[in-house]
Amino acid sequence: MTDRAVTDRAVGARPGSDRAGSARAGSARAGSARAGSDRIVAAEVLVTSPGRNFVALKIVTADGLVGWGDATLNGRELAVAEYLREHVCPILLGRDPARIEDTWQYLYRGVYWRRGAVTMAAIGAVDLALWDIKGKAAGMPVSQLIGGAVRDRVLCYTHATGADTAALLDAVDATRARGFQAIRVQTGVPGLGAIYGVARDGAGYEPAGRGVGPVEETWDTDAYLRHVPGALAEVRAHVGPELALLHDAHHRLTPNQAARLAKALEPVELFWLEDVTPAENQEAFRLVRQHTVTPLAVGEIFNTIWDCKDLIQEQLIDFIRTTVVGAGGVTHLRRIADFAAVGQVRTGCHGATDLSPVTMGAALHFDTWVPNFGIQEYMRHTPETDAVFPHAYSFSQGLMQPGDAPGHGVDIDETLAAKYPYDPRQLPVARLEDGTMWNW
Ligand code: KDG
Ligand code: MG
Repeated sequence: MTDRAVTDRAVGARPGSDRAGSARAGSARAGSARAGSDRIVAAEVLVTSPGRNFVALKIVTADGLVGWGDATLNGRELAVAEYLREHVCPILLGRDPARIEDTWQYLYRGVYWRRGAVTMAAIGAVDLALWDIKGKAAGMPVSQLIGGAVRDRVLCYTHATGADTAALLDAVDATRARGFQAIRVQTGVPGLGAIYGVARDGAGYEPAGRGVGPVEETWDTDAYLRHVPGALAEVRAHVGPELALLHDAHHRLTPNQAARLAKALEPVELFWLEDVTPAENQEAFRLVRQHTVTPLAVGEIFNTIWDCKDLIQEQLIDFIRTTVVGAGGVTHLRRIADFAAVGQVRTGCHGATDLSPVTMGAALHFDTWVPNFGIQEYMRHTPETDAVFPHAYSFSQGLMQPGDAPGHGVDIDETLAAKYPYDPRQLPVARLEDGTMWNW
């Protein structure tokens, strides 16, 4: 795979070349609405692995503007890279970069095979790159373009993890010392080995592993349910009432088990309990909701407004976790957020390290604009990643701000990116003790 790493060919033509010209003509023949002056002349996919894999989309316009999008789908990166290269980049050429909505509809409706993680990440990448270009053309940050900020800085949370409760309390203290006002707490479970969300060797949690196949973890829901309420109660007693605490059950429980956990955690007064049961069947949350007032968050694996329709319509959740790359960019996430506002559901964008700084930058612009904002997840990227993706956003005292650079404020150092070739990695899988495959 290394031979194809990093340098994925550019699809496109130089300003004024035949290819850009014929695409222009095609657009006019298709009867698209009044043309703007600029045109997309190149679209290029870049894969880089400065500590972990990222897929980026670069769109270049005839006016010389460059927009960057994130297309990273953890563990399935090359599927999106290839989808973009083969199916999307060629049809972007000649399009007016200012017509973001039309391009979104063109890629969503035009594909016929709607939705899905790969398609929507590809659309998300195009959308982010086009908002970046629009911002650069206007000399304005994306938050300004979508209506202007309603807040300058946004509350964010990060992760504290420990193999046991004592280690978790130490991690919480260290995280508070970095200024965080909201912390997601994950603990090891007695009798189980490595499990979701718990870092090894004091390093930041990073699930994607190297090897021929995925790492296999063993899961026991009863052991988890016996341990977690007590461990989180100890954390609450340790930190006092004010610190916001969050927890992620990562899709492991049945609706009944989820209801039991959410009820047992009520005294901990969580900011949210995340992915407490799988949400493909949105109705599953009705049972959980009927039994608890613990706030519920879901949606980091959702791709469209349809994935959360019943959850929002019936007010079965409190926070929607979908972020810009997973849900087809800023264009579609705004729709989800406006719909969520009807049910007083607030946003809480996914922000794990497997989303590139491009997603973080764009999400922060969205966060400063969105009226029904809840919180933003923030896991620090490695210094290598930060160097490859110079960015305008910053963190201070538990809050983040996107900066005021035109566009989304995240650039890519292509020369540096080329030094980190694609590094095949996979997310782990989970099995029950009897060998049954379970949700990771
Ligand atoms: O790629 C998978 C991770 O993004 C996911 O496991 C992280 O659950 C997660 C979270 O809440 O950040
Ligand atoms: Mg999660």
